[in-house]
Amino acid sequence: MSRRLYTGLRIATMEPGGPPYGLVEDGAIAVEAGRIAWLGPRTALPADRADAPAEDFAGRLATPALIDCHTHIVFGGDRAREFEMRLQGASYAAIARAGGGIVSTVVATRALDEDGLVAAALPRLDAMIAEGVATVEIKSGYGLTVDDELAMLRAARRLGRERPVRVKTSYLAAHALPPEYRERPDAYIDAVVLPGLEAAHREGLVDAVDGFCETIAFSPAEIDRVFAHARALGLPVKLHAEQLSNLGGAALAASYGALSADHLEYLDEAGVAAMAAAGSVAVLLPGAFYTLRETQCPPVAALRAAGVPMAVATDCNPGSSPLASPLLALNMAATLFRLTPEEALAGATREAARALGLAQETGTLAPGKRAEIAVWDVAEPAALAYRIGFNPLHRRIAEGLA
Ligand code: DI6
Ligand code: FE
Repeated sequence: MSRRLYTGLRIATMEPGGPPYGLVEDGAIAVEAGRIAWLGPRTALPADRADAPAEDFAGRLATPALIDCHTHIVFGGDRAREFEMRLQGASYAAIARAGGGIVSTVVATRALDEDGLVAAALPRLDAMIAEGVATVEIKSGYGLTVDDELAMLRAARRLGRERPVRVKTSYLAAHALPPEYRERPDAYIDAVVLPGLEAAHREGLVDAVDGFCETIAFSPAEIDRVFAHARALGLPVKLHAEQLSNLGGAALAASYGALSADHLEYLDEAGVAAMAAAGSVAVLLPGAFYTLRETQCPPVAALRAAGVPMAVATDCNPGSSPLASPLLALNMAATLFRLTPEEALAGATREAARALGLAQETGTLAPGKRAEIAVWDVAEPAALAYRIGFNPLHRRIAEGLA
């Protein structure tokens, strides 16, 4: 990879501990072999960096490329009809009885082969890349058989080969009980979740193990069985926790040193303390909060006071969050959850990298980090959370991912 020099940038490095957003005015970034070799005020540019082929961005804002650290973009079909039914007042139970809900997506997903799964996911991934995303986390969880979960994860890995983007996968067979195992969670865990995890891990398809800990999904004891297996395989964990009620899922995840606990609308002080002690990231998903018309916000003030890192993601999925816009997720995190614009942007860069175990690689702009940079047609970093439905991306630079 070549040497490059980017100048004329207002650089929001997102490095903590310095000025807001880690801002560098009239900055320059020197890139070598896909890594940031030097970054700082152009007036301080070392002479040996000045001879690289240069590009001037005339004062535009540069941030780390965005990271969507919680998505379900691989799935078949859609749930638009269900959306209509819900707006006509149908309950989730009535929708489920009519074959709707997660099960309808499972049926549509099982009907697709790997090519079909990739083709179905690409428009959603392209929408994220168009908003400056360079890293995306993709979960399984709509196959719910060993073969179909493997097909989803193979499709996720292929998306990282078919587009200039880094894909991190999460195994989420513990997402929902398929009809063939109705009311038999332990039998499903024995026959599908654990053998599927072994097979997926053997094939190198799993970067983390996830679960849905909820009254309508899996209990803490059932999640504990899955996480114990993940630990035995040396795999990190993350968890959909306290989304609709408080089952102590976040504390359970923290007891495994989880990378993150996600949703967290019903997180309590004990859960906050457990996450703070474990260093787990709170991944906030305002798209699901908005779509479900939830009224209970995650305890952002308590998370902030306890120093729990907060990430923001789309949770792009066909049911609770049909949202493929990380920029709109930033706006929702600020407007609905009262994150500051700086916290929201950190949530889709620095803290999202932390939630994926990539904090040493990317998520801020600093020497040694990957040269994954988003350049925007705005001057103020707050504009990225402020604007709604009006994408200001000028250029996405991600040499190592091309
Ligand atoms: N929480 C959610 O909101 C989604 N999954 C989860 O664990 C719902 C997924 C769907 O409705 O398809
Ligand atoms: Fe989710």
